Amino acid sequence: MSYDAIVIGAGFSGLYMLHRLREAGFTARVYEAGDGVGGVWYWNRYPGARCDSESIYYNYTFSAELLQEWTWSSRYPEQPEILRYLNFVADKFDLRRDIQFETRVTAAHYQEATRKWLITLDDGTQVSATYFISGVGCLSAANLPPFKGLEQFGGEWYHTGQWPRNEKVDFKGKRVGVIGNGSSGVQSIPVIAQEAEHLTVFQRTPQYTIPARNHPYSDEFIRQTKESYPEIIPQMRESWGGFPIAPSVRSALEDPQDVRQQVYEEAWAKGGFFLSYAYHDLTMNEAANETAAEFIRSKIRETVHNPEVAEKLLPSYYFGTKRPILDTHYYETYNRENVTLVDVKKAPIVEITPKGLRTADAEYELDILVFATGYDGMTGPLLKIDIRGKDGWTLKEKWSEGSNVQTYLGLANAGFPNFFMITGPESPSVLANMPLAIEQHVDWIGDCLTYMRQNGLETIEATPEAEAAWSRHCKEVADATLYPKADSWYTGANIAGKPRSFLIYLGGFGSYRQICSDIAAKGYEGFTLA
Ligand code: N01
Repeated sequence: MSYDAIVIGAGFSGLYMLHRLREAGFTARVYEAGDGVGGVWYWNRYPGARCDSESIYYNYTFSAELLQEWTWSSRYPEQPEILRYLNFVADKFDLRRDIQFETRVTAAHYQEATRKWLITLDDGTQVSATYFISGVGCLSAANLPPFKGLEQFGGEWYHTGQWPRNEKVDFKGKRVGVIGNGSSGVQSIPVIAQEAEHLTVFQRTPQYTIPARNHPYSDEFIRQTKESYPEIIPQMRESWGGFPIAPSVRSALEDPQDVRQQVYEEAWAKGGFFLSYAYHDLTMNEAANETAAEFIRSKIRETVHNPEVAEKLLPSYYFGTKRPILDTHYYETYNRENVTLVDVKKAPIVEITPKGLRTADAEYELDILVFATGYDGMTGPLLKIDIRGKDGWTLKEKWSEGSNVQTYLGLANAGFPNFFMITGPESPSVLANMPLAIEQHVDWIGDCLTYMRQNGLETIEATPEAEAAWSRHCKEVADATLYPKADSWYTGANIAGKPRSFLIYLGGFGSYRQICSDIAAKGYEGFTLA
C-alpha cells in the first residue's frame, strides 16, 4: 500500500494530523501501538493520573464547534476524562477508519530512488508514503532503570507509564514501594497511600511541588469560558507558554521581603502554575530563584510534622528547572502512619530481591513495586524506531554526532527529506501547553504539504546550515537560563549514557510560532525544496 502520508501515534498529535491531512485531500494512515486512541492518556492509567494544565486550556482549539460541545468537569480532570475527550474527538471527526491499532512501526527508511518512505510494521508488513510524520510524543519511552535482580522479585511490579489497562491494581493490605517522585510519583503516592497497608517511597532527589487546588467547574464558569474562547485563544497562541496568563514583568529581587512573601502566598493559594509565573526572573537569576525555592521549603516544613522527614523532603536544585509539579496532598501524605520516606541518594538502591528491595543500609519487604521512574524524553520515542534518511544515515547516528542533538525548528532534520516531527526536540513542546504546541506543528506541516502540492514539489529537507543555526540559537537561549543546570529529562541527564543537551526551545511559544510562520512565508527558508 502507498499513502501520501503515514503518521505514527494516535494521541493528541496523530489525531489532529490525520484530520488536517484528510481535510486537505491527502491520503493518510495512522499506526498506533495501543488498542485505542489517546497516546500518553491511553498508557498513563496509574492511580491519581490527572492533567496538570487547566483543562479549559488543555484541549484542541481548531474547531469552534468542538470547544462548545465538550465540557470539562473540573480544573484538573483525571486521566479517564481526558481519554474520553480524545475518544469523543476521534468519533466526532470519524478518525478511526484511518487508524490501524495494535500496530507498531519498527522501521522507516527513506528510498532515494523513489523519494518515498518505506515503513515496516511489527508484523513485517511494509507500506510506503511520500511523507513520514511522527506523532510519537515526547514522553512515551518508559525508563525502567536496570536495577539488579528485578527478575527475581516475587511480587507484582508496574511502571506508571505502562499501567495495566484491563485490571485494577489492588493495593489493599499490601506493602507497596514507589521508586521516583517526579510528576507521576507525586500524583500516585497520595492515592496509593490511602489504600495500601504500608507505602515506602524511595526518593533520590526531593522535588518542589505546588498544590493543584483542583475543584469542579461551575456551570456559570463553563458558560463564560465558552463564550470567551474567541478572545482567549489568540492570547494563548501569542503567550510564552500557551496559556492566557501573562508572566509578571517584575523581578523577584525588586520587591521587599514582605511584599514578595505576599505575592508567593497568593500564588500558593491559587495553586497551579501561578507561582512559576510570579516573577519574570525565577528561572534566570539564582538569587531570584532562591526566594521562591525557600518559600516552598518553608511550606514543606510547615506541612510535614516530623522535622526529620521534612528535612529529607527539602529540594535544593533551582526551582522550575525540572518540570514543575502540581500535587493533591503530597507533602501531607508523609504525616500518615503507614508511609515511610527512604532517601536513596544517601543509601542507594543496591538490588531488587525476591522479597523486596535492598538499599545500601536496609532491606524492605514489598508485595508491589511501582516504578515512577520517568522516560527517555524527547529523543527516546523516535530512537526506538530504526529511522534512516539519505545514504542510510540513521537518526541515532545523526543525533549522537557532535555535542548535542540537532534539528531544524524541532520539526525537521537535515538528511531526512519529507520527515516531520510533531513537537520534536528543540521545539517548545513540553514547555508549552501541549495541545496548542501540537496544533501549531500540525497546521504548519499541513500548510507545507499543501504548498508543495500546489507548487509541484516532491521533497522538502532542512539544510545543514539552517539546522546548525537553529540548534545554536536553542542552546544560546537555554544557556542564558538556569534550566540546563538541572539533572532532568529535559537535559537527558536521567538516562545513563545519553548525551547531555537542552532538548526544548526556551524562546517562548508565541515567538516560536512567529518564527515558523515567517519561515513558511519566505518560501520555507532554511529548507531545500525540489
Ligand atoms: O518522571 P520524572 P515522571 N533510582 O523523570 C527517579 C510528565 N507528566 O514520570 O530526580 C532512584 O520526572 C527520579 O529521581 P531523580 C511531566 O512532564 C505529566 O514523574 O532523577 N530513583 C525521579 O524522582 C513530567 O515531568 C503529568 O533523582 C530514580 C523519578 O524517578 C514527565 O511526564 C503526570 C532512578 C522520575 O521522575 C515525567 O514525569 C505525569 C533510579 N535509578 C508525568 N531513576 C501530568 O500531570 C529515576 N528515578 C500531566
